[in-house]
Amino acid sequence: MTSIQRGALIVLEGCDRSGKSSQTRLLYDFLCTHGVSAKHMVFPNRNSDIGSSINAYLKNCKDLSDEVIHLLFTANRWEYKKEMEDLLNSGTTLVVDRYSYSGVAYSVAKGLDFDWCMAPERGLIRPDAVFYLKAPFEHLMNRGNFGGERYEVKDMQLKVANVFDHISESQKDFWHIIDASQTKDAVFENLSTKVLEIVEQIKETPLRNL
Ligand code: T5A
Repeated sequence: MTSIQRGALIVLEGCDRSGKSSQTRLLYDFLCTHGVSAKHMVFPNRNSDIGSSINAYLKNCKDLSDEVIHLLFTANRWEYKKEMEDLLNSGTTLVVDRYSYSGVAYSVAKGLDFDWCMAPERGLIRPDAVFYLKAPFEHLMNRGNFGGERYEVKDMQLKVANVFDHISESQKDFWHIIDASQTKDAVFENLSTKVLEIVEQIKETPLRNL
């Protein structure tokens, strides 16, 4: 009898407009066409009640303290933990657009303490790989519709990039830096090869928590 092999938790992180949505969608299609059971997920998930409060905050329609919005972003991930765990254990690979590291990076960029920000993320599922789409701010601000949401300002984005740099440096074992200033096709070429390898490598390994 063959046992079910688990799916991989693949996360894409990066500053606003770094190409996460484009690449996670491409990756999802790619995995499906290569016979890998896959699901595309996005955080924040703006569909739940918590997600709708986050959306109102990001659109500048609602004000919340830095601590409250931080905890709402985290709670939004906890809302989907069980579903993610069940999917992974049933062999589905999850391709996730932003995760706990965005939660930490944006709140630390606003001045909150790193450890305080990380604490409520503990117990969520640890990604098998994080792909950090990295490009200079001047490059990203020229992409479509930059500036429409609360955090899309230069000072904030530079601070966020610093925190991502710091985290990627300290977690080199599962973080991969991708040059996001390349063409979409070149970024995807880099990503897709590595992701297929990771999906194969982790099949027999247990899930771990942050
Ligand atoms: N946030 C999020 C927190 O503070 N805490 C948290 O816990 C979480 C999860 C919303 C905000 O919430 C914050 C971070 C954010 O400020 P979001 O909805 O993911 O999060 O916001 P964005 O990152 O801005 O999402 P976008 O969809 O706008 O950007 P993407 O996904 O990075 O980029 P994408 O693929 O949509 O591309 C943007 C534009 O660039 C073009 C695309 O065609 C598109 O026009 N593009 C390229 N152009 C040239 N070359 C390439 N390689 C390109 N790749 C994409």
